[in-house]
Amino acid sequence: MNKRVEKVLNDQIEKEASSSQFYLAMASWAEGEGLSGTAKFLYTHSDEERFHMLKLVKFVNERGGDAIIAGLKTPQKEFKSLESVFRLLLKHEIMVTESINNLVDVCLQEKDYTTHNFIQWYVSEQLEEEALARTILDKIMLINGDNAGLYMFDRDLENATIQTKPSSGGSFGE
Ligand code: OFO
Repeated sequence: MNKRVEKVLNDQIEKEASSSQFYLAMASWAEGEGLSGTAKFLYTHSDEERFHMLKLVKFVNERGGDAIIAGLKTPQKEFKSLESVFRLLLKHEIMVTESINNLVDVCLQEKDYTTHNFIQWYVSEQLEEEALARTILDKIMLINGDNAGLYMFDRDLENATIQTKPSSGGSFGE
């Protein structure tokens, strides 16, 4: 496997693992706040990020590279509010999208069209995840701290159809 491509894939493995940990910390915080729907949503999101990581690990190894399983930093465990959780989540997803775009660039520069093809799944996934985070943030802004609204928002997240598609990875839908 091309060494430069292998390096950016391994960087991405670490980012997906960090995403999983970050959302796990958010889920745990939400659970502690009594926001059970939000917690359920974030626990599932954390699982999806782990799946994204595993998919990369397997791809690197199957192509003759060495997947690196890095140690991770402890994510923050306290959050100011529900709004700040989803603002951080969106910011994080935007950072991951930039990283995926960089991966695409490196594949093209190195003429690694197989990895380029593989990574397209992540390109679409990022589009969905950013859109979802923006939709959720818009809803939180509409609620504007109203307790009844917050209750309904949390219940909606609890009842949201959050599907994991085993064949293609995963996605969230309402
Ligand atoms: Fe792995 O999709 Fe979000 O970060």
